[in-house]
Amino acid sequence: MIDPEKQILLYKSMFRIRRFEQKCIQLYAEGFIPGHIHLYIGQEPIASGVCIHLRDPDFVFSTHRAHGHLLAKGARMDKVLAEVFGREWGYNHGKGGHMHVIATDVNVYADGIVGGGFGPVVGTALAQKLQKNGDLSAYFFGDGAANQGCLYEAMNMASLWKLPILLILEDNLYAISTHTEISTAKPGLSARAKAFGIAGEKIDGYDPIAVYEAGCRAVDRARKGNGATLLEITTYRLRGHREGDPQTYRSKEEIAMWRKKDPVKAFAKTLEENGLLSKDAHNDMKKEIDEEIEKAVEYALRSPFPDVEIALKDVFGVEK
Ligand SMILES: Cc1ncc(C[n+]2csc(CCOP(=O)(O)OP(=O)(O)O)c2C)c(N)n1
Repeated sequence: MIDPEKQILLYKSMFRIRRFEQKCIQLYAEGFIPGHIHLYIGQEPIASGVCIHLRDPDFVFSTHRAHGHLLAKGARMDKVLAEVFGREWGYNHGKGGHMHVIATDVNVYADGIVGGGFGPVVGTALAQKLQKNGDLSAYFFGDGAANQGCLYEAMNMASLWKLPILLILEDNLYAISTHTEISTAKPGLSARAKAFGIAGEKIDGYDPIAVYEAGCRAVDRARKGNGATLLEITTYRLRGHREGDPQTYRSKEEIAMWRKKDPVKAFAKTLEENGLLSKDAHNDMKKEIDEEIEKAVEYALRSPFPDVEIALKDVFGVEK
């Protein structure tokens, strides 16, 4: 059973992602964020419950919906936000923007190519295995990406070479507007892992403790040289595919039903009921997080936009 301190850490990570993205909604509406933004609201237990077990040298690959993975893995909030703003002081000098944040200090690599991480996660895991350093590589991807052929190439090599890989499928039911029911053949995705001889588990992503425990098992397997795991984690995004999405493909009743189960609010309530998080402690936590967010906003706003010359920098690699 997960000890009380870890439960608070897990909740704090989820709550921090939630507060950060609630601020992003406001900043996007105010015009500070160029292009589209894709929020992680509702999916926080997954990034938090898995990344809590990771160390800095472990690699994380992520998607267009990366804020949660970045923050949970330890990326600097101010540099993430400056990048999202397209500013010079961002992780990638503002050239990646919201969808392509690469935080080399904590080894998080996000990109907007759906399924773009399947090749790299195999490559970094092979390097880690050869270096025998006990590190691992994880890829968080969506149900849309999960039906791409490259997942099956990745599972084949991961199994053949017994690589230290975590494949974390976040099934939020929709790839933009396409429901998993009409894109994914039965018996579902975790079952497919078994066909490749790697571990596969199906987890409720609205249960943070269940995600934490499954993450722990998968990390343990990878670090001990026992190979890869595919975690099929069911979840629901509580915002549209992107901000401004009219969401005509799902009913208001469906969204309302999931909002009632909001995992951040539900976990806070459980912790309070179990006497692990008092109202005062919760308020202090909120204050601390909101101060960090305000500092990140100040940093991002103070940062200049990049000079045009920078367009040709880092083209063949990322400078630290
Ligand atoms: C290779 C590729 N094809 C199509 C797109 C356009 N696109 C962006 S997000 C998305 C849906 C992804 O769905 P899913 O993998 O379930 O992730 P989610 O958005 O639900 O987090 C698509 C098709 C893309 N970015 N890259």
